[in-house]
Amino acid sequence: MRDHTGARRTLSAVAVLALATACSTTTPEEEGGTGHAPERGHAHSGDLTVSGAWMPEPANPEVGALYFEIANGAEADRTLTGVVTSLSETAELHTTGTGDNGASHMEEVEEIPVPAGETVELTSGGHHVMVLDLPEPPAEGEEFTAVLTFAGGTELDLTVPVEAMAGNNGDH
Ligand SMILES: [Cu+2]
Repeated sequence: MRDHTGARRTLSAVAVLALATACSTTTPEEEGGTGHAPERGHAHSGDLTVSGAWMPEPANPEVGALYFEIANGAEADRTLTGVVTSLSETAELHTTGTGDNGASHMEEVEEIPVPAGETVELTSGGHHVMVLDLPEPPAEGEEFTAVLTFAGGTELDLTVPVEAMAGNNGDH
């Protein structure tokens, strides 16, 4: 009797574990394990694909930058109009420009166009997403969720890893 109960308990523990593992997988088409580094976020809807989403570990504890690329395989232009993350209440679309004095600066933009058939890269020195008012800065190895909204109502959910700043000059 005792053995029987013990076996059942073990079985259900294994089942729960399997379920938990399945739930932590972000998409069914995940490309296998590549070491311990969390995979950069990706998602797609029809001909619209977002990939390579990541955040450098914030240098400023209240502000983080979110980088990714958007590929538009359709024949119609698309427009990124907003981003919401699980990190804070505020995220803005930014672009980096060069001022009259030659110094680079960034400013908020209403939207980021993704022309038909093109890929737009959001990265340091160009368009990017700024996550503001962080209650606490996320650390390397953590993940958060981001929802990108496009004109017309398409929403894409991403799981975004936080990575070390190394390898990136951090100049944005
Ligand atoms: Cu910015």
